[in-house]
Amino acid sequence: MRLLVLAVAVTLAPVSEALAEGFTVGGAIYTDLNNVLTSGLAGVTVTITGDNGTFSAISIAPLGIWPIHNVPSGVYTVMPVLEGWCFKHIVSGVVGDPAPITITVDEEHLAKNQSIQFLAETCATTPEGDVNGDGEVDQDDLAAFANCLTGPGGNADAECESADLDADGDVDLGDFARLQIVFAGG
Ligand SMILES: [Ca+2]
Ligand SMILES: [Ca+2]
Repeated sequence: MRLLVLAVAVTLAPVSEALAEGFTVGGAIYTDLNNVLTSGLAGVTVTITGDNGTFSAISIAPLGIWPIHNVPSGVYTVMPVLEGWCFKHIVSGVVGDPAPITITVDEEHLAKNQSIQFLAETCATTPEGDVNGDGEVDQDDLAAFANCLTGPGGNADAECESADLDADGDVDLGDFARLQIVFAGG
């Protein structure tokens, strides 16, 4: 019986030590999936946010690595941010979901959480008046605009943000006037 207690205590020791100090989370951010080692992107602020706090690091050259130390166990979202760049999660060399992603920080996911990789791409910019977000301004956007009308002082849905051309929160005739100008090519 005494031996058994001892065995349990020994098994638990490294875990409780890890919990006290937290875990290291990190990975790399690069711009070219085929040249991971030479296309690291520096200057990206990676923030992980969860039940046990918010932690961040800035990616460093030349590999774009972003180590964050002493993260307590828990569930976190991981979000890289750099003006003009959009990020997608790379899983086993394959482009996956756009950031943010969710991770579980614990002993079990230690190795996985130290190799979190993102592909950085310049964000596609939506042309003004491209209400339906297909990259061009045409008749379809007029129809999409009509579906988004809120009237003055209304509150445009998230998906109707691009219909609020004057960015005052509503979708009304003021926005329609601007859309007409864009539509007319001016
Ligand atoms: Ca469009
Ligand atoms: Ca508006």
